[in-house]
Amino acid sequence: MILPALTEATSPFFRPIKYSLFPPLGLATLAAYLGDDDEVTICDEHVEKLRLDDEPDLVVIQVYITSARRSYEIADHYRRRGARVVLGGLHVTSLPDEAASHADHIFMGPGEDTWPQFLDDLRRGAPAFRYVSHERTLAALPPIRRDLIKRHLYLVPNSIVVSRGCPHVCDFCYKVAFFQGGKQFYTMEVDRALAEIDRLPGRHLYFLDDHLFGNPNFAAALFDGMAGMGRLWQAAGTVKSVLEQPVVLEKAVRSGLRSLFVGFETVNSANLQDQRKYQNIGRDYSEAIRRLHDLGVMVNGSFVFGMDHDGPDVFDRTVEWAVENGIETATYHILTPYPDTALYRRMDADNRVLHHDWDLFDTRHVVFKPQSLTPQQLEDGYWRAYRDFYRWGAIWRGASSKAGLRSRLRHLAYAGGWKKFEPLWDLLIRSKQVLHALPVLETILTGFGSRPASAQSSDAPSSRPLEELPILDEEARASA
Ligand code: B12
Ligand code: SF4
Repeated sequence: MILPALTEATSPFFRPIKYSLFPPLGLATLAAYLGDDDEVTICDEHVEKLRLDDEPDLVVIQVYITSARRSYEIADHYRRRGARVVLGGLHVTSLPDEAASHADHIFMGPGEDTWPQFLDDLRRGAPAFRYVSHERTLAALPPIRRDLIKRHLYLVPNSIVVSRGCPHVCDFCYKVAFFQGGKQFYTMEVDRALAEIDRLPGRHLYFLDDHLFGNPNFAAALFDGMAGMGRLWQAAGTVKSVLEQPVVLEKAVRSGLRSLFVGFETVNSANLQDQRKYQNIGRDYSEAIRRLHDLGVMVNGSFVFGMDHDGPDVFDRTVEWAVENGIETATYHILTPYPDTALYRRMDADNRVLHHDWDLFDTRHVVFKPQSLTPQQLEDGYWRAYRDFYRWGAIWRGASSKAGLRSRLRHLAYAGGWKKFEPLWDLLIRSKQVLHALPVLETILTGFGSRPASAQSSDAPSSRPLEELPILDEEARASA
């Protein structure tokens, strides 16, 4: 089972820290359906060299858009050597006909129904060429084969997903296309999710769910179950869930939430309507950040540049807003029309897609004609935004917006540690020592250790007893 790298991991432009974060959970999930007698290995080309001289019976390749070219090269190579090659994942689902010429079997959509079906068909000697997922449930999901993951190669080996998809429909997102033909959002049973968490050693967890708060009942029960486990965790959620589900959010904090990835996407509200990002329209972004900070949760803000209402001033305005609001880390993207999304169809109809070199569909290159910017302005502005946000001056200004020394220090350590020490991270990764950095991350997430309640001051709002925190009546009623 292979997760090919977007460029060969040996390229001098390769950024090990970005790609050594999370192990390939999708493949480890599929491996769980194999029989006891099946011999299997997982190779993640981002963190290890792929050997191409072996002779497996079956080669399973997970294809992302940015790794499509490399995936097809590997597939062609193994087919020439006589192996049976199967391709699946997001890009195969978007463009099955493109993938078909490189595979013996292709899979569209999530694999929990089609993959075990294929294994049965294969053992019976009658596998089909194309499998399309329709049945969406995680009820019979076997425990992920974490034993196949080389934990020491990842900064965050304890990544986990307890749901699939998302309840929203943003035009630029992979989600609608990937889950078409069945449920678009579904979760594990709470007990199973808790059992999966229990299997993970150490304290730190990273939920890779698109929207962990997407089903408030599930989320509340999960966080209740996690209370007392002593975990520290990070995840992704929406502005809407932060503002409208205070009780669930507080349960999350009680169970160890310390940083949240939030898709703000744009500071131009007209863009939100265009992109059908309805859940963000009319929301008070600053209030959402304040709420998270008051609970001691750091914010990783995600922003997309290049939407139709973005002019040349968008970069400075976005960075300034993020710094002013004390966002700890920011992730910027250039708008990218992924094939089979509503955004792609719209741009294609208007002849705005510049080319189909999938290697460059990595959200760092301009692959379409922007409306109110030139492609060069967009690309330059994107890089400038990163530089400006992660300047020491900006980090310091963001940290100064926090009340109290400990919160400021945490901001400085987290934001500075992430971007400013990249060469050090690279060294750790290349010497296969990256896992040793995890305690540092845990220390920062805890805000440099916890103190007894009596010793806590205003610099540690996260440690206020939850009973004292403001709870909206409406939601209290709803969750009751
Ligand atoms: C973790 C993550 C990463 C990690 C690691 C990826 C990894 N180790 O798998 C890192 C940080 C490296 C990363 C990087 C990037 N990522 Co990323 N990432 C994710 C994230 C958040 C979670 C992936 C995950 O673990 N999912 C959970 C598992 C269980 O699901 P899964 O991997 O999809 O596998 C299931 C199915 O796809 C299917 N399946 C997959 N392969 C196969 C094969 C067969 C044979 C079968 C039967 C089934 C099958 O079955 C699996 C079980 O259901 C997703 C968002 C998402 N929710 O998927 C974005 C996502 C995959 N990333 C995305 C992007 C754009 C990128 C980057 C280009 C970003 C950038 N600007 O640099 C890079 C480049 C990635 C690359 N190498 O090419 C896009 C992909 C768009 C696309 N159409 O391909 C996504 C969807 C985010 C988004 N909303 O746009 N990413
Ligand atoms: S909220 Fe996020 S994951 Fe959900 S559809 Fe929108 S962009 Fe995709």
